[in-house]
Amino acid sequence: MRPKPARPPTRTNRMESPLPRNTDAYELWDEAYEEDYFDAPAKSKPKPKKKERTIDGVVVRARGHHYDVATSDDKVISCRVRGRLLQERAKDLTLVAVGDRVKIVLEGRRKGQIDSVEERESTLSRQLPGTNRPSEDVIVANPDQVLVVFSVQDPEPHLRMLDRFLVVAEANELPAVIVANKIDLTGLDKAREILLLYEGLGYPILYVSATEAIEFDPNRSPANPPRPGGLDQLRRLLTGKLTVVTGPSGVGKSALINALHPQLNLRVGDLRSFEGKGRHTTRNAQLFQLPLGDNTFVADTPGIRELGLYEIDPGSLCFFYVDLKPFVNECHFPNCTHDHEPNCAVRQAVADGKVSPVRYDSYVRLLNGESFQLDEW
Ligand SMILES: Nc1nc2c(ncn2[C@@H]2O[C@H](COP(=O)(O)OP(=O)(O)O)[C@@H](O)[C@H]2O)c(=O)[nH]1
Ligand SMILES: [Mg+2]
Ligand SMILES: [Zn+2]
Repeated sequence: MRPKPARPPTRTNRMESPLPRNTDAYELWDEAYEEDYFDAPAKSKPKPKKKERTIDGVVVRARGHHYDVATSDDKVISCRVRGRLLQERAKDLTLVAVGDRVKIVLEGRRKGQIDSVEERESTLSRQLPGTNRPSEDVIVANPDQVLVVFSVQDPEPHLRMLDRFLVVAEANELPAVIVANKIDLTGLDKAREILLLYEGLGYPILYVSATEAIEFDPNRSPANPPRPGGLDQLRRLLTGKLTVVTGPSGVGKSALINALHPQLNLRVGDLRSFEGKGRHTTRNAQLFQLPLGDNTFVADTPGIRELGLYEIDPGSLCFFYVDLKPFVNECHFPNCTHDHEPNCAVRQAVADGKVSPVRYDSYVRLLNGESFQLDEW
């Protein structure tokens, strides 16, 4: 315990600032928080009742035992978890995760205690939904969808890596949207050629350029050329939702988010060049709020890139390839891995041209433990 300072609390302007909009703002704000945290409470006014101090919020960042909670009036309150809640749910490893909707009791203007956590509607976790092991590690609570961003050039798209992200989305029962970025480098036709297979799988695909602010949605407007002057469809897709944005390094994730909300000012470029310059190297998931109506958040989730397939039961993997799934239950052996077994309906479907051999090959490689180096945002 640190001794309480004798002087009254000093409140800096920074503490009154609204929700930090970018990582730098968070760093600044954290310092302010540390000051405030150890200050003595103001004694002059009587403390309002607990009920009056209880407000709703969304956890936007977790740092050890401190959680930043965004409130509807655009503030960020730094919170600890109430002791009783910790005891009640001691077995639950992820008591509070980024994305959780919480009730907090204010203990000052900028700090509070998390009093309760709403039941999660969905999770992005390191464990398959439905198995209910107490060790579930929740990376993001309440995500609505996963945006898998790839570039059509520079870096070249790695489609088996795309499959892997899609598997993660499917395993977590989250809708996935593919964003093919940098179409300014290839033109639309070449870009669509690359992703033709995926148009056929039923995943929505947006073809975009973050730098030129153009986009094209083949599912909505097959006859139209890319529309300059905005990323309206992407904007619409994100509005009112919590979206996990993921994809390999260098594909333009930060550039895209900045294009939607320039004030966020996320670092664009090779993140590795920023490492060792005062940045935290281990980062947890973090939510950024976009000014697109209430409750529009994008999640930067380093954790998704560490998701190894060892967490996915090999027997279930085929269910997460949406094109293989329809054939899985028709195999001769109930525990068929669709790799080598005779009378395999999946392999038959490939032979019959009902399933792309490329996707089947991707499945077999993932089944056999192919891994990739996945860098940070
Ligand atoms: N030509 C082109 N370059 C882009 C586009 N989007 C991003 N970039 C560039 O790609 C590099 C990586 O972008 P960044 O947003 O940092 O990628 P991230 O690692 O996925 O966040 C930067 O040099 C960007 O300027 C785009 O649509 N077209
Ligand atoms: Mg980035
Ligand atoms: Zn089979």
